[in-house]
Amino acid sequence: MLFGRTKRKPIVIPSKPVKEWKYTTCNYCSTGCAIEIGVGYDGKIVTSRGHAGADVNRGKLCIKGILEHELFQSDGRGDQPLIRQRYQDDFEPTEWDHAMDHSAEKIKDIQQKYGRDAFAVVSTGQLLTEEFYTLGKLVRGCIGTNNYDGNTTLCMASAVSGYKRSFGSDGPPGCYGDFEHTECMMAFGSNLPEQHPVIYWRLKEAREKRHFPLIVVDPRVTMLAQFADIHLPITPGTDCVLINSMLQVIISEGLQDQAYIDAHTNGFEELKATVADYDPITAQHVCGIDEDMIRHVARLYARAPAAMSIWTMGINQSTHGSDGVANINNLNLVTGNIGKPGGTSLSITGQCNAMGTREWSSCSGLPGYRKLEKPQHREEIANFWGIDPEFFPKQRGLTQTDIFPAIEAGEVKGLWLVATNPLTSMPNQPRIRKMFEKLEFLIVQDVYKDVETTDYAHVYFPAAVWAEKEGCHTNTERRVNLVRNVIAPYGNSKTDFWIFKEMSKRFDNGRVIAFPETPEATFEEMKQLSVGEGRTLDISGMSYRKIEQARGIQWPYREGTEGLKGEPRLYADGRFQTEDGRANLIAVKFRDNNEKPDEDYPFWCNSGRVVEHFHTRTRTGKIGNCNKFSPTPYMEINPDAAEELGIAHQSYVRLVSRRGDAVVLAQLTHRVPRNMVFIPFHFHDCVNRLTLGLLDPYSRQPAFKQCAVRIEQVDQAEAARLNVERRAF
Ligand SMILES: Nc1nc2c(c(=O)[nH]1)N[C@H]1C(S)=C(S)[C@@H](COP(=O)(O)OP(=O)(O)OC[C@H]3O[C@@H](n4cnc5c(=O)[nH]c(N)nc54)[C@H](O)[C@@H]3O)O[C@H]1N2
Ligand SMILES: Nc1nc2c(c(=O)[nH]1)N[C@H]1C(S)=C(S)[C@@H](COP(=O)(O)OP(=O)(O)OC[C@H]3O[C@@H](n4cnc5c(=O)[nH]c(N)nc54)[C@H](O)[C@@H]3O)O[C@H]1N2
Ligand code: SF4
Ligand SMILES: [Mo]
Repeated sequence: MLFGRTKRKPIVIPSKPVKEWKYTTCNYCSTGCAIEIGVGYDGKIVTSRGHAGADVNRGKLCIKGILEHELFQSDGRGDQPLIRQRYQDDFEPTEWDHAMDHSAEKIKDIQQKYGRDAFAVVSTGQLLTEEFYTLGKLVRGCIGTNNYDGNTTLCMASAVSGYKRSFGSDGPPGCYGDFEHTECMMAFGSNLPEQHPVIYWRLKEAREKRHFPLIVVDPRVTMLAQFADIHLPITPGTDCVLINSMLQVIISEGLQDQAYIDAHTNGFEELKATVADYDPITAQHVCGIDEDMIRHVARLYARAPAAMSIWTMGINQSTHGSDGVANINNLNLVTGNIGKPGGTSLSITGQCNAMGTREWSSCSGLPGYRKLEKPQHREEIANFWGIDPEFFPKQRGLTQTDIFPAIEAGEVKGLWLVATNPLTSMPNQPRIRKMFEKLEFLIVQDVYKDVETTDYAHVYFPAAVWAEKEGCHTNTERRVNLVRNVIAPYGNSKTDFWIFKEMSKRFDNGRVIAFPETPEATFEEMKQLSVGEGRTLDISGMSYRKIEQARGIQWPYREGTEGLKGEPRLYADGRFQTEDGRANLIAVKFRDNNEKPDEDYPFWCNSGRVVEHFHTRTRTGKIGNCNKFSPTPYMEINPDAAEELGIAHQSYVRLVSRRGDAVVLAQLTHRVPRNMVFIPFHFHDCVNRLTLGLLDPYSRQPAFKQCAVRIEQVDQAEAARLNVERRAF
């Protein structure tokens, strides 16, 4: 079988005459690349390039960023609001006023009949920060439901929870510049070359100038693992055991930074006692990494003058997600690697504005990392908005992963989805589909009218995309970047900012709370809420003009700061956001609680991403030069396992789990071990029909990366036909 590049043409972006380059920021991943969009002489957008003067990407872009401008005119865009009585009916086009009046009425009806929390709102990490703040005002201040969350529960919740437990507050403490100072790096469940290509490029450049060991912990031979000095193919879900064992080696050999531990942490004795049970001889049988290798890596990390850890979904999406993050923080606290150049615990965030929603959306609390649980915080925000503090709940409501079961239980009757596609992205899709069928009222607010969730919507709000709007994103290293508006919204679609602001007018408090007319005025308002004694999330010195001039500024950046640089690192002074200013060392015990392979379902089912697609492909699936590299749902399977089962390369197979089944193409590769398949989650009716999604007890994040499946043969012609039918191309 011919398998290679002989007939492929490279992507060529023809150069076109550009009248003006407009500054903006990429709206896919959390790297935060600055893009210049080229506007042609006819006013149309013709091309893009990476901004050479931007600190983050220094002229580079990945395949998604360079082709992003093709989104503006892509197929399936929503151009007018749609409405219908029952989801089984056909949609009718309607005016914005009517769509909003009707929706507000339905929300109020549901709240009157079943209680305020019976209407839920689930948003995203992909809006602009000013839109998040405005949505928070609308939901917390006007609609008044406590069942308000975002898809970040599928993504960053474990990192947030782990940071709060260890350091007393959320916020990644390091930056990309740390690559230039570190002497040793460990990457846990993070595949930078595909998922954050430009962060990877920064890392690669730093290692070319000055080599330092890179240790990759991932059950799969990812592209990052291929470039590593040491690859630890860990048994899925057991990172905590590996880290505990490293800590046991470090402490028993006296390699810890005792002065740092004594001055800046609590809980060392308990941690020491707990990790004593995880000597490498015992631990190797659980985590699958040889005892000598555990010792070697522990010594390498502890002896490095500066060492750093990064992690992404291999840690967060686990039943031990929050504990895994806390344990990575333990490793760095014990070795004195927080807040110093090249020494940090850096969660690589996911979506372009995963940080912005954490900071300002009020999903898990109130704006600016304020908490619903603190009376003083409730009062501050209520006074600032001009409403009664009693309007706020006194503790956080349900997370996204609990809102859906509450629909099943009949507690939640209505839902508003903003920029998220849970029918494809949530685990155990057959069950999620039944929950959608039970909703009395569903609003879908999305750039695309053909997103899967509109199948169940009663109202569809067409939203403007990316640079059809204006506002900020915060990237992985706390850098606030600006998306400048370069083109008008498509058809009669509207910015999310406008939709929230207009919706607020239909609620009593919406006539009390001021909603600024523009995103920039909203940013100025948020600045006022960011000032305060000891606040790290301080943006008060920023302005749109300064952000554009600097091509991004990191917070904290306080009013009166000279120059255009924020602080690159948090906790450099060893003071944390806890009551006594010390970080918490958290003793983590491993509980073996995953669904694991057995006789009936003998394979681990691992899932993740590929470079050319973003999430549920509503966007990249429409861009020819992204889609052509991965047009079909597929799985990676080890050739030895395939031979045993009689599965040929590029043949279709059926995967079956205890939840459902999915038909995929087989790709034979040694990237995965013999007892594992890996499936990109980008396709509808695919891996999330199989996943179980057990939840982390602290963060409520699903363990997307671990469940068990078996593999069955299918009729090839039938499978190929099915594949075409289900919009796979
Ligand atoms: N091209 C592209 N880039 C993206 C995205 C995209 O959809 N497409 N999405 C963005 C978003 S929102 C996110 S959250 C990030 C995700 O970025 P990543 O987390 O880097 O990507 P994933 O492929 O989901 O998972 C990473 C790795 O976790 C490994 N893993 C599985 N189980 C375990 C385990 O038990 N332990 C360890 N240590 N590793 C394990 C998997 O084998 C996989 O290689 O990417 C962002 N960037
Ligand atoms: N099996 C498995 N499942 C996973 C994961 C995994 O690794 N494995 N990863 C999880 C993770 S980390 C994440 S982050 C989630 C992502 O899951 P989702 O958020 O459900 O996925 P997206 O496809 O990004 O959905 C975003 C939607 O917003 C729309 N959109 C884009 N921009 C805008 C805008 O400006 N305004 C509006 N209104 N709409 C907009 C897009 O068209 C798209 O339909 O998936 C999770 N699911
Ligand atoms: S690395 Fe991320 S932010 Fe940069 S161009 Fe690619 S998708 Fe966009
Ligand atoms: Mo994510």
